Amino acid sequence: MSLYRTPSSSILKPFSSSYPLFSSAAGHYSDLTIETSVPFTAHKCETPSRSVHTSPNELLAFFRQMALMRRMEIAADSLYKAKLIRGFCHLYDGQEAVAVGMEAAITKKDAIITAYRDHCTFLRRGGTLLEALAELMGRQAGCSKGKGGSMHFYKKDAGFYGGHGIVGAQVPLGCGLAFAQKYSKDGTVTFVLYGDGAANQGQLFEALNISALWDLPVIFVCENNHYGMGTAEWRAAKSPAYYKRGDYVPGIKVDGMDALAVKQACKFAKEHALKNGPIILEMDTYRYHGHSMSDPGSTYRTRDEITGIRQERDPIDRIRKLLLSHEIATEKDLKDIEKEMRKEVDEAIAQAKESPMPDPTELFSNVYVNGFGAEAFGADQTRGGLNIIPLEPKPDGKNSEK
Ligand SMILES: Cc1ncc(C[n+]2csc(CCOP(=O)(O)OP(=O)(O)O)c2C)c(N)n1
Ligand SMILES: [Mg+2]
Repeated sequence: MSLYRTPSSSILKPFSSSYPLFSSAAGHYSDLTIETSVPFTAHKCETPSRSVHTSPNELLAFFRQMALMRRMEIAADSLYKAKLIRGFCHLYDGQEAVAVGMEAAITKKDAIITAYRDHCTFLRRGGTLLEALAELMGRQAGCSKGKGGSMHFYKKDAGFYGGHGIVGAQVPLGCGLAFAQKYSKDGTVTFVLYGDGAANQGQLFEALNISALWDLPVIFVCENNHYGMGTAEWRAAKSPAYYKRGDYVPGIKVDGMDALAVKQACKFAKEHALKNGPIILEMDTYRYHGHSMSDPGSTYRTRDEITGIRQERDPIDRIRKLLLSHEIATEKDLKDIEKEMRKEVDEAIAQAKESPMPDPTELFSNVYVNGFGAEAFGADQTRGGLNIIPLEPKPDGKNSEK
């Protein structure tokens, strides 16, 4: 028996290639109501309405934002292969609708915390291309001053708390953020993102228990891209219905390739969380790249499966079709936007390359309290400290040994 699923897998099944979406056939609109691709499925709660309010401007913004993300991730792939990005690098292409739809439903006072597939979430929180690309290349102009790399993007002033490399570790941290929000009664919520692989971790269940017990305003967003590294969900999870896995915590299954459905679900979930406490949103999505840059991504799934998802469910194409069928934009307008995004990314890469690497004196800053952790000792300690690295630069900016 083959361990792997065939291309006719359930990933492709629920979604048809036709789009029975439109409230009206054509024309120009200031407001639009569009039906989600598939119905929401709920566990222990109501379902949000399938009719999503939007506007030409919002659809154009979604297209632009997702085209920018896609371009940035493709550029990161090339930069990695050119060895300008080193270390770990996990790309988000395919999953863009989750970041874009979620942001459209909330404010920057709400918090987001995620795992290591964080580049695009950072962009939608208001991070710049330069900060993202410079961080990927380990440069000072990066959002973590070049010291975090791909997995450690942050933007605290916009409520973005990372960027975490330990699978599942961000989940209880997110509940801590929600605890603070409830304590300060500021009417905000935390969106905690984790993958289908992370969904099998014990700490998720501990976090669900405490957050339900204390009615914390937290939304658990399971980005189900159907694989954890090279392991398909069905090999790792007894029940891959992640929206039901909170037991006493309600949940909703959402088409995570449909930015409007994501927006609708996140709006619903925020209201729910403020009134009743935690809720799970399972986003049914897909990653086009392998797990990370060291995974070609084609040994544990078929090329047909990837191509099938691209053709039938691509989140950018979905918005493209809406823009065209409502005559909000022409093919040429959309091609021009894509060209513009490409140019923006190229310019940011050029600028990022100009930015220097972090100064060696930065090695321990933000790691140890100033004045501590500055000494590295060799094996022969009879001679005292070896290789002493000074923590604080001298006033003239030069380093010296103690
Ligand atoms: C505690 C822990 N165990 C294992 C790993 C290695 N690891 C990194 S990513 C990953 C898979 C996680 O998959 P998923 O949660 O589905 O997220 P995705 O990569 O699909 O976004 C694993 C096992 C880790 N980083 N941390
Ligand atoms: Mg996964």
